[in-house]
Amino acid sequence: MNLSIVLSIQQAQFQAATFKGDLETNLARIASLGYEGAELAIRDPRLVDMRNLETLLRKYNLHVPAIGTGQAWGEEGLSFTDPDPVIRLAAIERIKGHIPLASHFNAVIIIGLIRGIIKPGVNPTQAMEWLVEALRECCDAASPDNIRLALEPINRYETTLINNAAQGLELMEIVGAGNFGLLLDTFHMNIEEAVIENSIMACGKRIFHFHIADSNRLHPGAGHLDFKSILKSLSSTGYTGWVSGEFIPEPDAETAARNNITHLHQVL
Ligand code: LER
Ligand code: MN
Repeated sequence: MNLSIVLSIQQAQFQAATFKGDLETNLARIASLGYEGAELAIRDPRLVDMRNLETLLRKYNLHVPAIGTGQAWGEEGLSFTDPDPVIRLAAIERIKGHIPLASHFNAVIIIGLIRGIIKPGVNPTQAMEWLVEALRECCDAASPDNIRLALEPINRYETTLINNAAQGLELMEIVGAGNFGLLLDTFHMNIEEAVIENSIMACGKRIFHFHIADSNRLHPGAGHLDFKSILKSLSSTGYTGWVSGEFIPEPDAETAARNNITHLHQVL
């Protein structure tokens, strides 16, 4: 199991982006704590100084397993399911804009809240059609570079579109793209799944990426989730990818990140 942790490299209100702020300081901390990867939350890939990023990642020997894209929704309101076609198009273009970066790092592109929520007055069937169209277009664009997209089921308090693993699997069938899979997040699963382990096993090979946070969205060990059992079911699916910490930085990012590793070593 390879461990990574979320680091936002641009302005982000998202509370559970564990590390935020100065890039080099954070990469140095992440590496010194024993993580092998930094999952980068990037609102706009056009603003990334690739040369600097590449140099720092090499300096600290860190991989980039995944790119989070949700801040394009959080900070700019871009969404695949907005009633305004200009916003939908901008959201699709934004995801396509991540492909060169993802290709450079061999990273999964995360489809989180950029899918949007069903806005008042929008027919849910219509929203699903927009979502499927957008996903097909992005998957097609990513396919020549062998880049995979991972849709994250997100709990009902954050979105009205795809809250649980079963809905995610159904969407995979409809989209019908080989490079389209799921990102499972234990925080959301604790709210939406009847039995987390069963849902993980049902998703099986469709799991492209994995987020960990405890039931209260603090670091694993600070809540009541059974990570021994959860990670055992994940590895029983044959998953050999990354397990990425995405939790609230309390009391501070470094302590939370350290406590995460300590807890995982205790239970594994
Ligand atoms: C992002 O990975 C996530 O889990 C969502 O809660 C974003 O709001
Ligand atoms: Mn997540």
